[in-house]
Amino acid sequence: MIGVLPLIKAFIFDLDGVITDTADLHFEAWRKCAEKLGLTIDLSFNEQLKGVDRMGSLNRILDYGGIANQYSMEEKQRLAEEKNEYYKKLILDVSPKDILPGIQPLLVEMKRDGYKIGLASASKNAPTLLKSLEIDEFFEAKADPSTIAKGKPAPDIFLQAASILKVQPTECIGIEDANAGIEAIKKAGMFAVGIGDAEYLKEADYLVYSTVELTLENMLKAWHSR
Ligand code: B16
Ligand code: MG
Repeated sequence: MIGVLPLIKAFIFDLDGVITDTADLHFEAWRKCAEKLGLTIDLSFNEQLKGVDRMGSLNRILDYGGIANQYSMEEKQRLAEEKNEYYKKLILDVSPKDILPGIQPLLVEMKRDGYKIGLASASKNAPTLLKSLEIDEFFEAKADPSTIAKGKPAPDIFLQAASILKVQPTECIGIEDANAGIEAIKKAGMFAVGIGDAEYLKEADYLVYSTVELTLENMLKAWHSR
């Protein structure tokens, strides 16, 4: 019997760096935190933190500084909490003007054409941000990172979003700005759209440099010619 070819039914978005540029704010908060520990991190190092959960990011920073064994779990929790408090101050002013170019009309177009829309962000602050950006109602499913044992690059968060949307992974296109996220999408068995630099996102099935180039038509075309 010839199998039925899957059709795309859903788009699953990462948040930081895809919907809004909070990637820079995470970096700012981590930079300040690292500075207190006597460490300097730059934008190139920050690429390794994108999409990685809070404790995972702190561990990478401590490893990078060669000081991982100097902190107990309680101290690390306090440092992670401190970073989050700083980050929460930075996102207080977030409003619809902070949606990355092209994303709002893209969501409108997807909804109009009957596609389901999900969120697979590692950030526990994502629900607050979607509300501040006033695009919360577009998202039928929001994966909850606090219920997920293995963060990106594990596929779990994308699989949870697909399962809430009641679609198969092969019927989904995942959109990410981080290398860890692209890996997660691919492991989930979805088509991976990357936003950013080819240097960091080599594994993406389709890559655009910025959200301005991200159109429904181009993503579907790329999926059809995969
Ligand atoms: P929080 P994404 C990720 O969001 C960020 O890219 C990453 O830098 C951050 O550490 C992680 O969320 C956790 O965020 O500390 O707010 O829970 O890119 O998966 O939307
Ligand atoms: Mg991201």
